[in-house]
Amino acid sequence: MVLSAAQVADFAEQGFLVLPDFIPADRLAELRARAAELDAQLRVTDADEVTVFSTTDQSHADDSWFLESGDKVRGFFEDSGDQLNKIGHAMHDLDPVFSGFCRDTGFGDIAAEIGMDDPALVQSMYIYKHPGVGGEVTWHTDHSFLWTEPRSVVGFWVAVDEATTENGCMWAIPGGHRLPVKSRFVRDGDSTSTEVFDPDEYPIDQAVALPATPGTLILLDGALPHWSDANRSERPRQAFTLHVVDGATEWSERNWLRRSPDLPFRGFEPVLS
Ligand SMILES: O=C(O)CCC(=O)C(=O)O
Repeated sequence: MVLSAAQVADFAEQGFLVLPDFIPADRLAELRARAAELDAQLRVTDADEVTVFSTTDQSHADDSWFLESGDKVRGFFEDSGDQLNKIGHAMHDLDPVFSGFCRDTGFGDIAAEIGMDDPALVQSMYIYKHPGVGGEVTWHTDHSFLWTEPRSVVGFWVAVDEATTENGCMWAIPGGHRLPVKSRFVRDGDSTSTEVFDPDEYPIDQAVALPATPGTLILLDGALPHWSDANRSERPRQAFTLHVVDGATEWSERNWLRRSPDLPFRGFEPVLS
C-alpha cells in the first residue's frame, strides 16, 4: 500500500491529499532536465506557430495549436512571447522520460487505492510559472475540462520547485468537491464554449493554501475547485501534473482533448522504454 486507510479517507473527505517527499530528488532533476530539452526543441519546431496561453480566460481555446495538442507534445508561451507557460498535453505517452515517470513512481498504486478500476492517463502538463511572469490559473475544477460520466478525473500534481504563497502555490477549498460543478468547457468541431450551470463564485473565502516542498505530490479530486496565483516572486515555480480518468466511465466526446485512433488512452502499464 502506498496510502494508509486514513489518507484514503482524508482524500475522500477533503477532496485533496498532500504527500510531502513523495518524489525523490533524482526523479525531479530528470523531469527538470527533460523539460529544458523539450523547451529548446519546441522553440525550434514551434517557431512558426505558437500559442500564447492565457490562464485567466480561454482566449487560446479556439486555436488549433491548443485544440490539436491532446495527442502531441507542444509548447505554449506566455504573453511576453519568449518564455514557456507550459508544455502539454501527451508527454505521458510520447516522451520516454515523462512516460516512465508517470508509470513507475507509484501513481498507479494510488489510483487503485482511491478506487479507480481502469485508470486511463489522459493529460499531462509541465507548468513553468516563471518569476514575475507566470500567471494566475483561475478557479476551476478539472472535471469541467475532462468530463466523464460519472465524474472520475483525478489530478496528480507534483512540485518540482518549492511552491509557496509568493511564487504561486496551489490553493483549494476543503470539501469543495461536494459542491455542484459550476461550468463545463465543451468543444464542438473546432469551436469551444463554456456552459455555465451556476454563475456564482466558489466560496473562495474558505480556500486554503497548499504550499509544497519539492517532491510533494498533491492529489486533487476532479470536482475540487482549485487555483494558483501569479508568481510575484523572484523564484521559479515549476510543476508537473497528470490527469487520470477511470476508463470504466464514459469519456465525453465533447471534451476539448482528442486523440487520434492510433494513440488511444493508456493505463499505468509501461508503454515506452
Ligand atoms: O500548477 C498550477 O498552477 C495549476 C495546475 C492545475 O490547475 C491542475 O493541475 O489541474
